[in-house]
Amino acid sequence: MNHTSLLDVIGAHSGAGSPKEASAVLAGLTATQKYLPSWLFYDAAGSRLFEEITRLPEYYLTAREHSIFSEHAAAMIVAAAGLEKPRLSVVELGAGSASKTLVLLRELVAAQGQAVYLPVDVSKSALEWASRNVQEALPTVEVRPICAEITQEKLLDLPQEGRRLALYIGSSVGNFDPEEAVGLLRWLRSQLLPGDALLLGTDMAKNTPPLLAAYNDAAGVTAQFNKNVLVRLNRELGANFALDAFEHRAVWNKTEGRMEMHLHSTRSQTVRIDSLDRSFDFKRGESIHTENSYKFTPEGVEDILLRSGYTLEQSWYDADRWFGVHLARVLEAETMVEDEDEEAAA
Ligand code: AVJ
Repeated sequence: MNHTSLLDVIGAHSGAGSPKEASAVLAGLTATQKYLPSWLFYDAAGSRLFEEITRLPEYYLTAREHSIFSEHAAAMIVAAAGLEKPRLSVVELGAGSASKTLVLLRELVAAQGQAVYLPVDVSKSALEWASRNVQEALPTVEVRPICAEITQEKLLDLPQEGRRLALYIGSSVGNFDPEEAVGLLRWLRSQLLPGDALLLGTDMAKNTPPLLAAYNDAAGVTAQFNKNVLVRLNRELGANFALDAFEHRAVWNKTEGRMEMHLHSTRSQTVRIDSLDRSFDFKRGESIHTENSYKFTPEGVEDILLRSGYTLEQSWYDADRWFGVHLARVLEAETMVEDEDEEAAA
């Protein structure tokens, strides 16, 4: 089931009731296993709920990644720069609150005095927030926000002097199927130069209890986050989802190595969506699949990096190895593993 195409997820942040939103919802709700792409979570309310999730005791991902940065930021900078110690510019996919990025930028400023920071995000408000946070905390950092969808066509126009350090943290890469993740990382690589570095944050495979708790917290914030997508469709597409007739479920898919979020219909029901001029039937117990969140093994990380044109140089973990931050190097084009080679070898 390949239900979130790369374009769906990363090229699609679009306004209320846009054709993009409508067609994504139509495709998802007419599929055999109903689904909604996870980018639909992030309207204003959903973005706020996600920030709340990152502060929940059960949602260990953010806290662990933050502590990995706190402990190892200096080593990350040294490793990213390499022997010649070129000046580093930092380009970040997805802006967020930039609080983990600040830890890294602080070390970078300590090492080289000043730095250029280029946050890339589709959301203007996210960019403004990140830019302001960084500017206030670190006045010597030159912030150059790039408002863009992370697509395969867009040129990021990165500084050419020195070396670029790309950040893709927070385990956002986990929302993509491995094939889609490779597509995204290859696009990023095409914007970088050989010798440039990437810091990739990934949630690691682990026992299921902490995973289930992280995606089904006691306070019910994740349930609210999941259901917010229905609130959004009610508002933006004139849908009439009955919020109390859908239940939040988080399940571990062992075969695929991912957490999944679903919304279960607690009764047989029909939902009308005015702007699609259509109705959708739900059986009792039928679900809408709303998110995949892949969990990685160290080999899995190495594999997607290699297939995307990078080599893995170093990984930092918390004491339990629940979360990992990986330093990868952009390979020369000639040394890249091509799909054809992989197929020929298979
Ligand atoms: C922002 C994609 C990393 O998958 O853990 C949080 C989103 N979903 N709780 C994740 C999310 C449910 C989050 N990412």
